[in-house]
Amino acid sequence: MTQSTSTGDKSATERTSADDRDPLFARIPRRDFVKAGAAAGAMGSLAGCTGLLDSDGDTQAAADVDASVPPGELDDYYAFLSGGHSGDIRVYGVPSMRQIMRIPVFNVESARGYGFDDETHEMLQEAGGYTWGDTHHPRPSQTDNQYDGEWLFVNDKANGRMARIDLKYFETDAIIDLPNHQGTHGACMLMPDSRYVFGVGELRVPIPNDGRDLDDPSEYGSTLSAMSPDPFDHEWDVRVDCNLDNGDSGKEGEWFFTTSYNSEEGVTESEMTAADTDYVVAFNVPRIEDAVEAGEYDEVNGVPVVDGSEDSPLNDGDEPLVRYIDVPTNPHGVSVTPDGQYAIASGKLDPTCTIIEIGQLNEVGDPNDAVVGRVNVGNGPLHTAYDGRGHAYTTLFVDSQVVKWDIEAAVDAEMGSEDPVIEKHDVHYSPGHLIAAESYTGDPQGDWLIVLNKLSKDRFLPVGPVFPENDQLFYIGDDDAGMELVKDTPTYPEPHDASIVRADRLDPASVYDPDDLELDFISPSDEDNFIERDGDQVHVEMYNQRNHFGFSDITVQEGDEVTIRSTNIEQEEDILHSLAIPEHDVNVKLAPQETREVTFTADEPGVYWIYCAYFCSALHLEMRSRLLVEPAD
Ligand code: RUQ
Ligand code: CUA
Ligand code: CA
Repeated sequence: MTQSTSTGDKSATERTSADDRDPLFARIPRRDFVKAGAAAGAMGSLAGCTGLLDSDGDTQAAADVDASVPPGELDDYYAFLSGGHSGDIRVYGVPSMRQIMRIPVFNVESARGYGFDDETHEMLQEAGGYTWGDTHHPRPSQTDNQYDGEWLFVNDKANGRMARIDLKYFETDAIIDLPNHQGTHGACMLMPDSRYVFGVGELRVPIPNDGRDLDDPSEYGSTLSAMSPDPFDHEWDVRVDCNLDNGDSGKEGEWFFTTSYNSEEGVTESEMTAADTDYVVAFNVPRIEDAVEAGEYDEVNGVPVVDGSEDSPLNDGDEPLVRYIDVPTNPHGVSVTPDGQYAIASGKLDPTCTIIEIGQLNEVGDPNDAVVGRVNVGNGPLHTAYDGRGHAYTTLFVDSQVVKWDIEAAVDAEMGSEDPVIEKHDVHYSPGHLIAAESYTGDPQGDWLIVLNKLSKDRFLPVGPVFPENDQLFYIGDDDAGMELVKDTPTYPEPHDASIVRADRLDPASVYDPDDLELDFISPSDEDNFIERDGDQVHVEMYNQRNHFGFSDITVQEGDEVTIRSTNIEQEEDILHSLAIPEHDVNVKLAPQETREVTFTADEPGVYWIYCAYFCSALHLEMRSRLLVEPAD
């Protein structure tokens, strides 16, 4: 690692010099947090300015941004944070940073009955049957480069999958197992209209991975997988020889970018860091579609796989499928500026960010000519976000800082210059991703920024050797005052990336629309409620409401396979019931107007209470029926 850079002409707030700080344990001066002025009326507005710079560039008279959201008030934004190896998505309000909901994706989750009813259980089984996943990159769908409130897509870095979450119900409704991936890392859609969902395969393996080329890493490869958003189907893969890491889309429906840190095709750390350069890999999507259309692919594991490797014949000629752009060794994040002009790759092992002018990629010739800038930002740059005012914000993992820099100044400056840097701000500690409000769209809002720190160290009460992470909220709306740290938020391990969406872009349902569900609604009428036997299979249909189930008891025989389908007929929002059966691992949540079905084997004779686990009324504990399992013979 090189030395930390100094800052540019504007000095940083809360800055310490490179010499007196341990990079993984920065100390910052404590400041008095003074709430200035009365509470802001409209949430998200400022209650005071964030500090002025005196002639020496030191912060003075810091009065702080009010990011509080008083009881009874709502946030301006939804933030969708990945839960990392918890396998879920967390929904936060911004600026309060209150955790509003969790959405289970690759994990079984009892409070939402996810993985317990037949539909979600089968969905997880068909997607490999793994008990966990590692969510990293939650990306809401867009139309015309704006969030459209339809879907959220997220990768599974652990098991090579992509999932779709329906933002009407905040529920995972589809998962695709990507057979040619061992670990899907980057995730993003093709912009402007989410025509494809892309999953970026990180770990090089033989393709197919069926025992061939076991110890011949030169034969391994990675693929970029393309899925259609709705229906959520796997369409094709493009194979490359190097590995692929993070990904982001251009804004014009043509280019998709990933980083690669293993152009060496190595299998050890020293091999993977041997070369001076690696790649930003630029995929020309219309060209790939042409190749698929023309049948220029091999089918592997049922998926058309187009050869995009450097020596592929499809990369000869004027319009190569895939372009390989040299960047300093072992880059990490890549993100496209809101205007669609540049793809910016963060250096990780190199203290720079490389700026690629996307329009230049369409010119024939050396794709390295599209590199139009390289700014020296500091140590361990990982990810970059945007405020829509021409600034980039890059996390520095090693320096435990966020650096704000000027994109056009970086294009104009000499390669490797520090001059475009505007400000550096300490964070606590070792940040991975950061995300500004609507940064991934064509129209960032430019007010809030969340920095997802991997380490929290001394920021919260100690809770034993597993520490929470620390998601820090910054106000970035005042370029004169600089970045303002307004909140620390402990989070359960381990969020990676987030998307922040204006609240008015979403329109979630508060009760189910029975027409959206595959199972028929069960009303209280006699015809709708029945217990039917077919051999040793028993099928039960019954409604439920405050404070009872359709049947007060259900009698079956030992060994029967029992299916219970039930509808919560409540029309009042927020009145949930559930159907839990002790000792049968049954736990189905039923929101208002929701119908779910669960199948289990009644394998032990006895009395089993069917009870409701959601506190639904004063008589919630009395809301129960009996499952009577008669002994066989
Ligand atoms: S990538 S910070 Cu998926 Cu950096 Cu995690
Ligand atoms: Cu229904 Cu508790
Ligand atoms: Ca490398």
